[in-house]
Amino acid sequence: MKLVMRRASDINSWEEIILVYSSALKQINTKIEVLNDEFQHVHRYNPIEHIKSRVKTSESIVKKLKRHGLESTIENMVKYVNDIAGVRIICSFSSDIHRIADMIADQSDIKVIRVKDFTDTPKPSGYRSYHMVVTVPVYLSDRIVDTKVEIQIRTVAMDFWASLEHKIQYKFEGEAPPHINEELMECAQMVNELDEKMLTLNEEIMRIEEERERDRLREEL
Ligand code: 0O2
Repeated sequence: MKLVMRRASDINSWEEIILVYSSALKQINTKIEVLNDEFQHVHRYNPIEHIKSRVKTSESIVKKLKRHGLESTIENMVKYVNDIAGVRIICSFSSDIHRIADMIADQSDIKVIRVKDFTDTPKPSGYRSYHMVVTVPVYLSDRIVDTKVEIQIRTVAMDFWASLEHKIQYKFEGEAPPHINEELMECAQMVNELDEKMLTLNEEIMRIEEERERDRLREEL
């Protein structure tokens, strides 16, 4: 049977939507795990600490469409909600972020359709992260559906800040008192300093390790 290429906007039932987006997540997760294993094999180091993924709940999708002044239709969901399928990749060091993003973008069947890089220039809230929206082909029995997945990549420290800030904003329904926002901003700066220090420390450790390895090889000769 010949597989026909279809757009996700051709999907017309909620069950089908969930099936397609869940399959896209499975595919992306497997790709990321393979890349991480290969990286570990070649460089003897794991850039990824952990991966979280989820399909957005129907309530959150409807809320997002409402926020954008859009009607809750399947067509609008597929067209305007980029994060129905979402993956969050947590890494140790800020230098891993672009390395991971490049490895994903280099996959021949993945198409990068949007990148938002808040790693050097944070959002006004202090939020730092790297976001990419990609499409991945989902192979069904009779067709292939190019499906959008939002990938967020950030360090453990950035993720710690983002989770706490998200909880606080949720508690105050986005209207946190000014002094709380100021303190969050201060924490964001501290998190950034911590990331920079950890990166420098790691580079120094790697330099010492390489030096020791060189000395060991010299002694063996
Ligand atoms: P939720 O509940 O986390 O899913 P888009 O997704 O493209 O339609 P936008 O705002 O243009 O919407 O995308 P952007 O700026 O790339 O942000 C997308 C997601 O990043 C958000 O999803 C959050 O998960 C996260 N994010 C963005 N800004 C902040 C921030 O200031 N603090 C925290 N903690 N997270 C942030 P949702 O759908 O808004 O929310």
